Amino acid sequence: MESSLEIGFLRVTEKAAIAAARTMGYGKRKYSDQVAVESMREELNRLKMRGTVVIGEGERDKAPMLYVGEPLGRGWTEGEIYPEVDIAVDPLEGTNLCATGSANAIAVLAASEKGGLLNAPDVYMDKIVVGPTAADFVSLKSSVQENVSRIADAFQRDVDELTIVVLDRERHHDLIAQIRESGARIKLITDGDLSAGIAAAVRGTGIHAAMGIGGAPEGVLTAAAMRCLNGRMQGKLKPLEKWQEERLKSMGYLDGERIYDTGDLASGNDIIFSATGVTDGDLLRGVRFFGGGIRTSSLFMSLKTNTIRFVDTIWREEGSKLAVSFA
Ligand code: VTB
Repeated sequence: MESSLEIGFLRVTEKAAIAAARTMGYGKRKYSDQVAVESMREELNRLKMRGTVVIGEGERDKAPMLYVGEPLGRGWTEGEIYPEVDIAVDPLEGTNLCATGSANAIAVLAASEKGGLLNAPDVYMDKIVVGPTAADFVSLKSSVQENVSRIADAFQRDVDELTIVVLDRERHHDLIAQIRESGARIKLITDGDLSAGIAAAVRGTGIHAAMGIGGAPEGVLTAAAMRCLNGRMQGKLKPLEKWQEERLKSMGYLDGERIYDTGDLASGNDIIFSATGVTDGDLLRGVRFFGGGIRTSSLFMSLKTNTIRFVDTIWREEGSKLAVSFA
């Protein structure tokens, strides 16, 4: 991908995060999501590409914007030959987190050459996510106990010096009990296993793994981030309701036992990943508004150029005399 297009993707998540952050704490999660979606779509349509949504807000009949299959970018209408790009988005990961002003809401996008991101069905996925340190030590085939003890070995520490993030859901009753039994510490979160997965792959966040059942689309985005961070994500599709089973069948996902590894979920060689903080989080600061300007914090990565950037952007309003502060 050209660097001008790459950098355009950063702007896409920055703008979506700003739009969502303006609604922080309003208690209206759908509204927060909607403004993020609208902003993201508008910015994506400015880019010089022939983009197609592979992970988005849902199927065409359910989602008016950023639906799976939606064409995006100037390449579809202008005569120029622009690159074909597959796009996976979660315009507001953690709608509830934004609606309540809680930590770790982010705006996320991954892009790749055609076919480089799995068009995963909108069902649940059982996941394990770790960073480079423990990447070769875990498997969804192993027991929770085994995985925890191998992660501890990889970090050369005791099990009780690990922190594992799990979504606080009834369905995780057994998983939580097993992690507790292993001796590892747990951070229960109300939402946002994607941001937890990314945090697990960055040293210094104090998070060593994310485990449990969350959304499959979020799983693909997590895998895209893991490709760029040398982390590991394994996932198994988990239809928890009847309609999800039917959806899987109709989409041709017939092997219920298949374990998808990082490269199955995000196979591209030219992956771009961008996430911007909406609310303050483990890895990214939230959007800050002040008279005359806005400040955003993002993680922006390119697999092809092997770059990982923590981007701190100040958006000055026109004519603003705002003085830039160091932090
Ligand atoms: C999952 C998780 C997301 O929503 O999709 C979850 O992957 C929904 O799970 O990170 P429930 O149906 O159990 O609420 C998030 O937490 C936020 O979008």
